[in-house]
Amino acid sequence: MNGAESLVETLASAGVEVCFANPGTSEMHFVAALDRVGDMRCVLGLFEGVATGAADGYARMADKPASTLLHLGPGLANGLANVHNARRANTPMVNIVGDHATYHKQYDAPLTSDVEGVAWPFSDWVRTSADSRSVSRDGAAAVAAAMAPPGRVATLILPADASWNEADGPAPLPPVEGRAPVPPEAISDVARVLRSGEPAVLFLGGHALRELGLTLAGRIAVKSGARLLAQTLNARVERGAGRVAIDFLPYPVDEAIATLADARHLVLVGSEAPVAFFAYPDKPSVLNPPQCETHRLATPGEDIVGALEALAEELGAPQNAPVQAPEKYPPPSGEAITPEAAAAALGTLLPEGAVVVDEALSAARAFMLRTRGAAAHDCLQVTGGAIGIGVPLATGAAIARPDRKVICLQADGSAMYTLQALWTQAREGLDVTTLLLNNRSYALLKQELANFGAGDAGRRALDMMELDRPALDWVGLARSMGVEAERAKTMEGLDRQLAAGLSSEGPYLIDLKL
Ligand SMILES: Cc1ncc(C[n+]2csc(CCOP(=O)(O)OP(=O)(O)O)c2C)c(N)n1
Repeated sequence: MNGAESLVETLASAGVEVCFANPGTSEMHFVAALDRVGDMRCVLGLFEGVATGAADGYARMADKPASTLLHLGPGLANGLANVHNARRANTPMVNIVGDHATYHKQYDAPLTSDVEGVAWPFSDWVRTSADSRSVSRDGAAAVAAAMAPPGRVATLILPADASWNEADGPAPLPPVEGRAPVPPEAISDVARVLRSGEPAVLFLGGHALRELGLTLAGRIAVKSGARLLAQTLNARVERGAGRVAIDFLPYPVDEAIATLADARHLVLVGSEAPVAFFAYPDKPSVLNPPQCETHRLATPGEDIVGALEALAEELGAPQNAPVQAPEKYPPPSGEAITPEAAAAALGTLLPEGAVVVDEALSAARAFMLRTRGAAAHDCLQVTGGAIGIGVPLATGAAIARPDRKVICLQADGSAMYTLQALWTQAREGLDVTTLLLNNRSYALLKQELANFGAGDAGRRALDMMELDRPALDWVGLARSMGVEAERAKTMEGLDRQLAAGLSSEGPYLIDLKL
């Protein structure tokens, strides 16, 4: 058995079942090993950002890591924006990055770079295997590091000779760190704050936004009068009819400040204290008001659900919390497709148990409002604000959960970063319906230009934010990659296309001309 084979077998026996890959010459032994050992599904992405974004989507829905396989420093660099999003989602991820053979490095061949230097800013754990006999132990350590709470990015660099030389065999997974219990003082401190009757907000992130966490938070809210609020962008929120409903802290600074203006206490539950995404002249960076005290119930890596259970008990919270009623969303009158009208159609038709990927950007709010009382679903967001993750994220989620319909709410500008993921969806036969929100512009940036008060945009500035010269043919792009696609220009057409997409078992793209 060579080093690459020992690694594939180690990963597979540690429960890493899927590898999202874009390999090169230095990874050929790993690729060959896939046929010989272990039982690993290997999924080709035609750009590294597809592989890393799909690994993120997979792990968010499978609650365990996938691996990626990337080609030296440049391959890793191409995938990093979505590694950044994964890290901000606390996603467990194992990146395997091939490198030149150890003795070849001295010659500074064209693909040589400082791979560790590329990896570190976006990884929590980085190691370069010294030789073929260390590879399996390093691989097992990478999986354990990735699975450590709250979920981390581990990057293992694999010199080509460590892949092809003789190894001793696979290595067992070392003990994986568990979630640390929250100290009792943190629970009693927060209980005291909530008993004071002063206006309090429970600010939720991570597993607090899964159904059980939300139910507990809802019970605590009933007892204490505290308000529930989620972080603006989250890895996975279980929402919809029958679940405790939650509002999200708005993205625009003024609205976020207004949302928190009355709070006297902000209780962090698996979240971090909210700050503005960007600085704006004359606006604060910190979003909670000066008179508001911050308290921590649980860090993202602690036992968040256990802490909520203990807090509910300490407060004597009732056994049940009110849940969201099912809602239907009558579309606004008129034939034109607007984000609001499209959202109403989707909110009414959304199938139970769907996974909704939200890279809708300027249309996101319309969809969030009109899916609040839709059938129960999971929502995955762009946690790190680096656009170009939606199509890959949906791809990975569909591989993790073939039993569920995946709906990708996809803004057109963001889609263009990683549209190759449609090809992977076709090749793997994935059940993903993409609503391509075709507004032919970087609408959010136009809003941001106005937010900065930078004056009216002239032709040159507008050219940086408009995508209609030439217009993109989304139906043609999707079909050329093997994905069925249709254009919807009217609401009637959209209803028809949605019905077709939702009943299809393979990938389907609806080009929504907004
Ligand atoms: C990796 C990355 N590059 C650039 C940006 C800056 N950016 C933010 S929004 C945006 C435009 C988004 O346009 P689109 O996806 O079409 O959505 P719309 O705003 O039109 O709803 C850009 C370029 C970013 N957030 N991340």
